[in-house]
Amino acid sequence: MNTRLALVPFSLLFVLTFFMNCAQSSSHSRKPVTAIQIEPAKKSFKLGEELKINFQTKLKEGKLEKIELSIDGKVIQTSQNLTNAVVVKTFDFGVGKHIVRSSVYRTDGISGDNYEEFYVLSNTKPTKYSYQIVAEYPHNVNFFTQGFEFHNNVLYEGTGQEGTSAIYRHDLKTAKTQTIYKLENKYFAEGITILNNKIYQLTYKNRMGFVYDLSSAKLLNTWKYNSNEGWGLTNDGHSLIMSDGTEKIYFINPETYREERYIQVSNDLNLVKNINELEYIKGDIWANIWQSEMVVIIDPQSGKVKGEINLAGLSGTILQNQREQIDVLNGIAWNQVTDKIYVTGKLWPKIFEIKIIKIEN
Ligand SMILES: [Ca+2]
Repeated sequence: MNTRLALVPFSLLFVLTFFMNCAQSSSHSRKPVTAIQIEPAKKSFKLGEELKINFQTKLKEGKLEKIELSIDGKVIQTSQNLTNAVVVKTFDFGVGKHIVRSSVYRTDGISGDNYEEFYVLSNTKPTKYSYQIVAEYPHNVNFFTQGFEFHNNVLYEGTGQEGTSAIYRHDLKTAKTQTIYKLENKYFAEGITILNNKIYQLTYKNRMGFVYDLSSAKLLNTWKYNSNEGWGLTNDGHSLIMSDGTEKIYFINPETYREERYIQVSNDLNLVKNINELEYIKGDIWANIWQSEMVVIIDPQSGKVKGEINLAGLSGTILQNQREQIDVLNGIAWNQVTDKIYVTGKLWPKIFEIKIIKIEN
């Protein structure tokens, strides 16, 4: 092989790439930039702490029109100085991840954005709970549980995966299950909730929810939501309350399907991600944490975790007598009529009625 010939195209390519990079970076470097520095220099703050954000803008060329400083998309200060500072009271923003942005506009239309983020964590330690099994009921081992809810003393279950997505009605006493609705095989259904005589159901990746008439089981409507994925669903009597696998929980108007607000879930150490199946119980939101045996009790206003229920060992009681593969804990249902709490999991052979027990520290 002639090495000299082989090297020529390579060197040409190198020179070309070099000039292209230079051209790109020179157009890029004309943009104004802002160094954003948080004081004290850390990422996470406890709710109630104050922080100062310093902004130092370099214009490089051109004339400054204005600088807009925003947090979570909301402008908090507009300035015509290159040096700016903002004091943030974390109570004003609440727990969760917050995005700081500096947008610098020049009079010639060139602008530049820079970003920084900070986290606000809960200022209270969650109360810890363990559990006791009160009763056990059979559960179909083919049910990939995604939604679990009582309505008028009747237990409803929504199941997932393509081909097996459906809604069922359980009779715990007789262990009989009735199919209410079977979805087309192409859909992977997720959480369900019942509100105003309608069943609402999410899908995993279709960014679409289904609405059925509770009495006739007829499909009434579909709606689109903003989240990339649909996970858990419950309601507080007014709003649909939805999780999407992140630390966020959304409150959705059941008539207009408008997302009215969201909370971010945080305990005193971390944001809590993988929020899965939900249950609204006496003013709190209970949530499974995906791939864990933990259920958290969340304040629906602030997103703060008030309690942590460790259900460790529950799936173990099944595995002792069971050879088949089971999946994760998923499904919390509270019977309002009897004030009893039931949990199950994907492909679990049992539904457990449990009682939670406060652990004294
Ligand atoms: Ca539920």
